[in-house]
Amino acid sequence: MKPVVDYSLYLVTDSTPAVLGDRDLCHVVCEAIQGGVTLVQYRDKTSDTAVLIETAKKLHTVCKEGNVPLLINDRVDVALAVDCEGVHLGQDDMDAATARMLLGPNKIIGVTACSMEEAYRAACWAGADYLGIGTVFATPTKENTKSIIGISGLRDILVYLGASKNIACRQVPTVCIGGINAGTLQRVVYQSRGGSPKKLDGVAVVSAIIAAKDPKAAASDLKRLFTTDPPFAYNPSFNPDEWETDTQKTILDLVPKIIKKVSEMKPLSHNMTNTVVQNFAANVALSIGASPIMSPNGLEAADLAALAGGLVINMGTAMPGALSNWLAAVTAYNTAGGPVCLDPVGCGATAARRDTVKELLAGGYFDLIKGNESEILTVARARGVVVSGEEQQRGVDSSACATAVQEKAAIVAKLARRERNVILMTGATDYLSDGTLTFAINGGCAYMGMVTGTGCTLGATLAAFMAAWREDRLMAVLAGILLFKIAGQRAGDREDVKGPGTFVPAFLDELYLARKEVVEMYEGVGQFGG
Ligand code: 3NM
Ligand code: MG
Repeated sequence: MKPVVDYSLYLVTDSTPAVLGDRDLCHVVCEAIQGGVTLVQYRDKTSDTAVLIETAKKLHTVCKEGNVPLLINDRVDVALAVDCEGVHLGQDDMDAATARMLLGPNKIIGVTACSMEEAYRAACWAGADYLGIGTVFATPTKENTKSIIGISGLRDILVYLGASKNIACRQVPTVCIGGINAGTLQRVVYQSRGGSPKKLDGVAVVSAIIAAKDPKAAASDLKRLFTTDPPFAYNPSFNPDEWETDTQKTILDLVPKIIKKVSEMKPLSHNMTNTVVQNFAANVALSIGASPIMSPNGLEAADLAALAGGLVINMGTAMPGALSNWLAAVTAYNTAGGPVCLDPVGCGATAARRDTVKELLAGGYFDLIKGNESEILTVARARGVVVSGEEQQRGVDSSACATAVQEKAAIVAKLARRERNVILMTGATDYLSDGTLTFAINGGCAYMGMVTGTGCTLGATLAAFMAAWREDRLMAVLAGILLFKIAGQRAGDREDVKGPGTFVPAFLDELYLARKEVVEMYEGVGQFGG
């Protein structure tokens, strides 16, 4: 009988001094199994066959004691020699069908796949018992990798398998590999499931355990991370399938409550924003009741993330070197569970910006991505969300794309489902979705499009709103947008406002006044006391 395998924490060994150091491999593997490793692959690309067999025998003894299967990388002959539980085959190794003939029906055969075609062939034709999908992130452990597929590529393969008509594709267990460690694991597991019915059965790691000072503790930490959601995990509070007649009222009742919570909490609005709007963004943050800090320095991010505020990364006037600061900051907020808003300003305009936004999306989780139509379409295209029509972005304020209304809503929802976050496409009508619930929001006034920075300062606002209302990012963002639109409308309607110049101070005033009215109204009623 083929053993039943728990794929959740799959250790792939490495005997090179750069990873193993001068330690004994069997000892490290034994510790790792005690820490919670559920499956071991002996991978040694350089040793002579006699050494491979000798080491495999020792490892098999250790694995049997720990009740964990042992597989051999590439070498079917070594697996036969030690009679361990199976092999793992790369695309350039012996084909799985031949390996099956040699090994018989009861051995486990895993196959590496880096594309949908490879996954299909391995699962459906070759009868692989599991797929090792990668390389997720570039890793010094294996430098000659075929392609770096990112979380995005991993997710695409899972979606493809999950949607397949072929039952073998739908059911084949999957693990991912490449750069998986305590810092990346939860994000990989979480985001690879965006819109996919099929989820990873486990993760495969090399250096995160073999090179760890304490392999047992490292394994146990990875195991815990695999079975828990990341600090930024999002669960929508409203399901359209369970929509009741009073749901809409419930949602609208939340808006003033959230506005008031921001005033009470005064969350930090940490701006890594462009040089054009620094001053305006800080003033808007103060007007909506948040506490602004303008810090482009990634070295400060961990300290600031500990203050329970929100971060906005605005790509508007990206300087060389900004990317590494942004990645440090998003990592710090992801770790602390603090919300991050990405404003990919002009991200389709130049090759540098297209690259930057790709690096950012690959390097961190963004609770909210907000942008104008062409920016969101650029992100959607970069993430493989199919976008019909090709439009050329002309400038950072370009929104002259003729995407139909329903299509915009559909793209925003699809992108949100894929990223497992909230997406906001701004314009005369804003489209907002968490992939479950989608809003089209009208309002505001024409002057908002005639002054610089209303979009950027909305990012600063929404970061603070999400920080104050951590339990539901979609509702937090909705409340922030509504405050903005109402204040914009009120400012635009004022008699003393004659154009964009008088609009800006009036807008700051109306943000402040509208917020104050909300707070006072509910203090008067005593509904939201305490
Ligand atoms: N196979 P680490 S990546 C052994 O993509 C291996 O097939 C890969 O090492 C693949 O966990 C890889 O240290 C190395 O990043 C993974
Ligand atoms: Mg191989």
